[in-house]
Amino acid sequence: MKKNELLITLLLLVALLAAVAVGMAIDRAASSTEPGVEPEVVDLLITEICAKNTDIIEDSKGKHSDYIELYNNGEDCNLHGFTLSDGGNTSAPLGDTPFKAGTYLVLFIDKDLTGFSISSAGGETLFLYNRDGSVAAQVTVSPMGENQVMEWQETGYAITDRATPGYPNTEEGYLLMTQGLPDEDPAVVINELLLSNRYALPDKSGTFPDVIELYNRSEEDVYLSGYYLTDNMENRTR
Ligand SMILES: [Ca+2]
Ligand SMILES: [Ca+2]
Repeated sequence: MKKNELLITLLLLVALLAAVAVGMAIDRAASSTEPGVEPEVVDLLITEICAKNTDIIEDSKGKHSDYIELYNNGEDCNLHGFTLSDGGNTSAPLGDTPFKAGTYLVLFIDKDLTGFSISSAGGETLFLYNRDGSVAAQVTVSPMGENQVMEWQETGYAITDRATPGYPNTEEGYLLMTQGLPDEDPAVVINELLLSNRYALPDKSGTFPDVIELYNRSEEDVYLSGYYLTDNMENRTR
């Protein structure tokens, strides 16, 4: 190898290493959900509290525990080391809990783990403490009934029967939670709409209803039991 070629090769190698280093730095800056990596500002809001959950949602052990829902109004963060408290008892520090900006997180208040549960009689103040002991979020709980929640509604809290743990406190959020996300890649598609059916296909009684054709674009049989057809997302079985 000539001297010039060696120099160019070395320069290319240095440039490559520099690019890798920059890439790693960018990667690290982007993933502030790693435990211990603190964003500039932790901006969390307690958006929903359930003090008497018997039928809304189960925790990972299948228990209907009380819960609080948080919304991350700030940057990506990780609640590792944060604690929950009712003012008297304080939970053990949370483990690795990545929390992306603009998302909701449900924290179950299992008395065996936190040392306290939320009283449905209301009156107590719940705190979420940052790693340094400062208050990251707090809320004073109002009385609520079984499977009711206290939810944040833009200007203040209200008691409702419409629990939406992990979802926005809106009608859309409630529909998403109770009925699931629309399938992004469904096997069955509406292939043809025949809205003015006069001559093509009579039904059994000899009249000509509107027709839609369904097409199964998957390789497998699809059973349509449990499917429904609607023009009203609020009343889908209509
Ligand atoms: Ca309770
Ligand atoms: Ca909610």
